[in-house]
Amino acid sequence: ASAQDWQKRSIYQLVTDRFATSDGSAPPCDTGERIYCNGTWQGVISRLGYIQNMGFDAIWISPIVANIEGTTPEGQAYHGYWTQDQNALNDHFGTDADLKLLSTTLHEMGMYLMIDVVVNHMAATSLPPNYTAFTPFDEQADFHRFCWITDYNNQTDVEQCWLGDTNVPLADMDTEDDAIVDFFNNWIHNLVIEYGADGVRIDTVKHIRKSFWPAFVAAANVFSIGEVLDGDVNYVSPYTGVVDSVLDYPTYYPLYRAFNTTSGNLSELADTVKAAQSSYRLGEFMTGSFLENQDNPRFQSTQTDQALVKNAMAWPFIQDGIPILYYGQEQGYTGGNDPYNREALWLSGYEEDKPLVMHVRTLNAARKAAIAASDQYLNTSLKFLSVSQNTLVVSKPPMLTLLTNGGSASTPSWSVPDVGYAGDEDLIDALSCDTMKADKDGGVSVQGSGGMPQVRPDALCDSRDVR
Ligand code: ABC
Ligand code: CA
Repeated sequence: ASAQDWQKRSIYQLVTDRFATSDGSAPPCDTGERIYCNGTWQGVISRLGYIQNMGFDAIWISPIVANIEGTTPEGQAYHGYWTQDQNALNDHFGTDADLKLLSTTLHEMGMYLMIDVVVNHMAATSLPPNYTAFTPFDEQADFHRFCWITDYNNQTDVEQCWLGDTNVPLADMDTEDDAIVDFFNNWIHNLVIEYGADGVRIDTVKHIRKSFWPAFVAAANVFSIGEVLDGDVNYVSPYTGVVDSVLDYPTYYPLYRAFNTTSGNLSELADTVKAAQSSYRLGEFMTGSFLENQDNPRFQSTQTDQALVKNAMAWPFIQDGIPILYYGQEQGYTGGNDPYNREALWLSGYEEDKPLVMHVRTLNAARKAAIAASDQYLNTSLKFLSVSQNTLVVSKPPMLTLLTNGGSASTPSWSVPDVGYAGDEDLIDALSCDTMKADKDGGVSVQGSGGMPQVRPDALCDSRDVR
């Protein structure tokens, strides 16, 4: 599927080992131990209904290839990022047939599959690595000369030194070598076809020279979203010219901070978004927007006020890019930094009538309603109609979002003249299903309650029983 095909989609990111087991059992899973907990591709298949019921039409799964076996001082390779053999599957997650069945089942359900891929490195258990353990590149000469990345301001170091540490060195591929470049271009081409991937999430993009990526992305021939883990718009921006899209890290940090306390800075969020809109190749349109992922603490590890949580969670669904929800956020998980942010979802019982699950369903529905209501929606840049100490009014017609970081004890009010509604038009908040009227000039003047956000248009309020 192309970037255009993905733009209207909404992605559920899951850690394969932690999402669902093959037989539906719920074994204990102590995140602190960093070991495999038994989640599988079969398990994912069995719970696709849970994901689809929330309104998602794409999933992003963990890397699929064979990883180092055994237990390191940093645990096991349950997350899938410790590649050992590029040409084999990680059999902890299932068989070749299982992965293909996941792909075909998704497609039958009208959903897309995004596979996470790692090119930058192979994982070792000693330093120097035992290179013969790697497939297919099994010689020291296939890797950059050893050095740790110590200076993130030195881009050559970032690209050619190694990630990881002495426990698990991440041997850095010599991606300047033509044979290695050719291998990876063929590899991604075949992987996408073999497993019917509709898109790829590319790991560690900033750790390989920019000129590597266009041919790789062309060989994949499906939508690509790159991880450039950096909070600076100016640093991330050039990468939007070499992959289809990037994960929106620059917005992630101010988003988290804006709603993490009642004194968070909403202007910082607005300013970052505006900077990205004007400097990324496609503005913010294709960026993957998220509040949580496998590398960062869950939002509720630092703030559990549900009004702040619901405001923060709304953001990815109301902005210009593609929403990504990290599994478990909908169940209110509170794990801190890696490894604690990788809880087993089966411990939640996959309950669908919880407030945050319903919140996500409503947000997906509101976004879908906006897309359906206007063929210009996806090409219309969001605008901040007002930014105050504790409130934000975001317009992306026909969507209008009122956000606040006042918290559940606050009574927010938002007031903006002439938003473009008809005079006295009835407006329904998708989240509360309460009705208010636009003023006679088509502006809004709203008094909220309990620090809750408001989002229009609504899609589910006619059938409140489904909420
Ligand atoms: C393991 C242990 C952890 C332990 C860690 C040192 O080692 O499990 O407990 O803390 C995988 C596993 C991890 C594992 C690592 C290393 O491998 O999932 O559990 O951690 O063995 C990607 C993936 C990630 C994956 C890998 C490796 C890469 O999303 O899940 O990790 O394949 C860098 C990379 C980034 C990478 C991330 C983990 O490390 O760039 O691609 N993620 C700065 C740097 C970033 C750096 C980041 C974290 O620190 O600039 O490049 O990311 O180290 C902002 C600044 C940023 C700054 C952040 C922290 O603050 O603007 O520049 O990022 O304000
Ligand atoms: Ca590298």
